[in-house]
Amino acid sequence: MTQAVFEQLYGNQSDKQLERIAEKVFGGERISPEEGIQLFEKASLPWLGALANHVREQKHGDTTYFNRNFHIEPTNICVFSCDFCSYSRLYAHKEEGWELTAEQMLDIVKKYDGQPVTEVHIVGGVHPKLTLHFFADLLKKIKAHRPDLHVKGFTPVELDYMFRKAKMSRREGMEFLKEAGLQSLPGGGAEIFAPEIREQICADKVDAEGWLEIHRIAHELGMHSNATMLYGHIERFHHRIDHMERLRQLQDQTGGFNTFIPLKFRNKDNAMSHVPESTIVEDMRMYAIARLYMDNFPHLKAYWPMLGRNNAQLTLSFGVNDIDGTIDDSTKIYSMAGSEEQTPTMTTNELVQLIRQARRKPVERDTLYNVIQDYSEAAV
Ligand code: V47
Ligand code: SF4
Repeated sequence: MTQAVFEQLYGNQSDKQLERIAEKVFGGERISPEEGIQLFEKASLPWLGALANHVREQKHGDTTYFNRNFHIEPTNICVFSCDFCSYSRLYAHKEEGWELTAEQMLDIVKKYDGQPVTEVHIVGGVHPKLTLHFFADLLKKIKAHRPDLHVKGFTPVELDYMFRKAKMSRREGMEFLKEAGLQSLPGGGAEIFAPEIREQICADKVDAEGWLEIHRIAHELGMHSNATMLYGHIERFHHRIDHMERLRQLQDQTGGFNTFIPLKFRNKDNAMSHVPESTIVEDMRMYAIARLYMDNFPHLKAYWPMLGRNNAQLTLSFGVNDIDGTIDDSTKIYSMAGSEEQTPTMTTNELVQLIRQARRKPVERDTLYNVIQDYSEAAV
């Protein structure tokens, strides 16, 4: 779409600030934090959708990526107690939680022997007895069993705790885990960076500076990573922009982020159940603004186990070009927080159909976005 067509279709907002933002987007210019806030405050859903879709199609055309992956959640026992978390159990109540041995986790990996999965995503609670050395051994065992499986694992929340317990610096700890087989970091644990919000929802875990430093080190060691933002609870629009701005700045310096993943707050069975969930309109506006603001992030992901399949399809018209993977019912984080997806699993066929129904082109990727198979023509 050209700027002239966009203006004809959507340009009667009679708002000079929004007009200037549209001009910048069409001219490939970066929008400022103040303009980001104006988008949240004033821009309509169709206006945002059209603009974000323009950016998405310029970057990726109709291509929509997915991968074949599974999760391992080593434990839901956690020394922290984030108010939004429906999943963790304190160590004092450890009999209510789960804790897998290294053998049990290796058995999960072995279940996929002979299957064309490309990634294992390892993330869980922060268990006081599961140490850096325990996880390094686990990584070595996984890589020895299946060298081709890309291991994306551990958030800075888990990493910071294990490094401190092992009395290693963040850099030493990251080097140690990389040597053991860790290849990428997932995006979790970021929540909202602003301290006044962090203090209220997850006071005791790694702060924004720690989260960003660990990702910076990962990038400096040649690893890639993702970034998330937990939105739609007690934060305000300027907190979301501050969060995205910090990520955008780090990305300018390192270029190590692959994907930004806005995570919608779900309110079942947690200490924030009184906080209403965002509407689907606000969710789509969030995705579109993320696509416009995060101009140096190549990919924008909607995580379907959290949003549900229909809403994930809708995001593909609001800037999103990735819908994560087959998952195979291997994560409990969202089913326990009230997602419609109680047993998240999709076959490759179902994922391909879901993308096709949204009139996009399904492409299977690996963790680093190398194309594995283009399904636009293939019969599945
Ligand atoms: O950091 C926890 C979030 C995250 C709730 O990198 C909640 O590819 C909503 O980061 N409502 C962990 N969100 C999951 C995560 C992730 C997921 C998928 C892919 C990738 C990736 C990363 O889950 C936590 C937290 O922000 N979370 N509880 C809740 N009630
Ligand atoms: Fe623990 Fe993570 Fe849940 Fe916080 S979100 S309580 S760190 S498992």
